[in-house]
Amino acid sequence: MLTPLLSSKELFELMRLIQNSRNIVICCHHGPDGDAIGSSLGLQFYLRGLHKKTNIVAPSPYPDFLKWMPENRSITVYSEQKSTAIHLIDSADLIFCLDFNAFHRLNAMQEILEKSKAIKVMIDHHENPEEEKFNLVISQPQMPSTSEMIFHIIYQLGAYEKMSRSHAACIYTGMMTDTGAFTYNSNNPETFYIIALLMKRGIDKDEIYKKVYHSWSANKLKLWSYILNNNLTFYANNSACIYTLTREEMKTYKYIRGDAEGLVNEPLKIKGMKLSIALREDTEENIIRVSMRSANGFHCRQLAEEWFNGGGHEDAAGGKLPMPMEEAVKTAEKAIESIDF
Ligand SMILES: [Mn+2]
Repeated sequence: MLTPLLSSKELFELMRLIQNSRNIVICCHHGPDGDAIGSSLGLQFYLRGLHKKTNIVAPSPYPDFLKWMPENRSITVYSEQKSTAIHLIDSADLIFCLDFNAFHRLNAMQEILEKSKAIKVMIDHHENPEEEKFNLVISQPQMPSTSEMIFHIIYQLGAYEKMSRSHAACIYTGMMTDTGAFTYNSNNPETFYIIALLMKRGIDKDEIYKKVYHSWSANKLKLWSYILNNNLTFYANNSACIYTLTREEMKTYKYIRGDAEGLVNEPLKIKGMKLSIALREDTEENIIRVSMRSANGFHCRQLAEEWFNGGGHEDAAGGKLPMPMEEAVKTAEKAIESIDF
């Protein structure tokens, strides 16, 4: 048996909100990752199974390596189909916000969401939720992924037996990508019990791994090699490092969305590495995107808040710097100097 995620009060309230709704929209954060897309599709499968009119609106496009996912074509991308997205949000009476807990994570879609009079439900696993902006908050920072939370909820609502293989595959993908294929945040035995339950619904987990992680282009491999060889600098006796990625370099290696995803984890393969910082020029705005990962007892979330206008999880955080790359590097170096490793 799974430990229930929701209290009976929360479960009842969620059921009531779903029953009373006619038009449901599911939103995820800007720059959707596997968990954002997996949890959104996972919830949509459930709600459509109840014959509820349900649509997913994502603020910006998601990576190509997720484009095999069942029903992913049903997702409306705001930055590409603005009027459809606005129409969907405006006609919604219930909006689920998945895998984010603060409206600024919606970027350009923030205002439309904030203006909407629909009932808003947050289901998320990040720290410090903006609780006051939602009608129902299901926030569980100890959970490894929002997709795992969606599984729990569907299970508690008694719909597990009806879960299709496609439905299970979406949930599994989100659980897998948010834990680096179950290599971090994944020591709870219940996670593996859920994987077993998903396998019983017919998923091929080895095939899903291949579709997500073995779908590189030759250019992506060359880009990673180039960055690691030329742009990676070590600090504090190899306890910390910074690498940069410019638009010029992206052009050289025919960069497409998602090509740099995961690269920030690579330096953590070095024994004793505590902090990896990635500085990437944004492709649209004149800002530097900051991604961080930490390990070996150091936690990077506070650093993201104090130095990089951001936040996130204890060991996976990020932010942005409104300055050119050279200054961003100096800022990151100062941030590293402030740490007593
Ligand atoms: Mn997540």
